[in-house]
Amino acid sequence: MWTIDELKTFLSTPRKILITTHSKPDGDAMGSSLAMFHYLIKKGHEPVVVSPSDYGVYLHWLPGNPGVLALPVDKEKALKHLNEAELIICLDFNNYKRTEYFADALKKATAPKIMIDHHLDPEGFDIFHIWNPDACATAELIYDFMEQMGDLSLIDKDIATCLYTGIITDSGSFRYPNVTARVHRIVAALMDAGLQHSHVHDMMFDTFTEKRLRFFGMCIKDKLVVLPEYRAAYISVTKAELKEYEIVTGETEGLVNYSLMLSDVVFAALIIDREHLVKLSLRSKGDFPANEFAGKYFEGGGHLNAAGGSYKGKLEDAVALYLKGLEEYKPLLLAM
Ligand SMILES: [Mn+2]
Repeated sequence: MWTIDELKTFLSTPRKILITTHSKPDGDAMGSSLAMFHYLIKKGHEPVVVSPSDYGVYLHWLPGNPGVLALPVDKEKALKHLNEAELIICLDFNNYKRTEYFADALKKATAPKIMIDHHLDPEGFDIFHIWNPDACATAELIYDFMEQMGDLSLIDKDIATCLYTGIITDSGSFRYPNVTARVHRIVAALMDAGLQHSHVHDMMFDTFTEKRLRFFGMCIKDKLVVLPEYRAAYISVTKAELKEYEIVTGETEGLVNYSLMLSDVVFAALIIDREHLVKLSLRSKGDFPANEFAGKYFEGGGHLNAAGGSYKGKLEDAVALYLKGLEEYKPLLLAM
């Protein structure tokens, strides 16, 4: 393992650096990656950001986005950069599996790897890491990294914008229990660096298409199933519904949270029939472990209050498995 001083020495000469994150990156994954990208440019390096998949249009406004290479379209370019990289920085994931179609190449790559992340159970592929499952977002840890590097003064408007995007994404705009006084202090520092926070909220949350908003309305009116006996709820979405409302990558983001607005619901799922798999988003209130539930039934994981998983099979069978899980967790759900 490297110490921070060894890393500083390594970064004291210009390096070719590949930054990557998990498949289907969210605001924390892309915000963290692009913050690191802008930081490394300021340090005189040659960074490139590789996304293992496409990602929501709602993130395309982020500063630095036009240079991002996304698989599968940019696979050849990405592999060339991977071969030439002297350092690989892995952000917002700690397990190769989370990079899906980039995983094999990433595993084989010989350059040393840094991991900065806040998910449980790291696989341990890194030579240096900043890992803290209590952090509200990886973006918070990128700030820690810049602090350890002695480079907080390098934070400019672009870096601040990217870090703020990560923090609001994973903290539910500062409402989840993982937000600390320190997170607010970091945001104060980002505002000092030129952050226009209202602009970030507008770009992240108020850029729906009419179809997308009507899709949310349809899901809440017609698809929401409330299960008071379990203090739970779920919404399941078919392929036909996604097609009818022209819902593309990233456009179901945020839908799962509406079920938790019900006062007596402590656990909610969004279950979507995707191209190859049924995908689940799970959200909870209080101490109910959404990540444990995701791991037990849906080969997934994540955080205590926000987790995800998948199911190989039919949508209705995924729903049945969710209901079976609720039955098994009934005592805990009722104790919440
Ligand atoms: Mn994250």
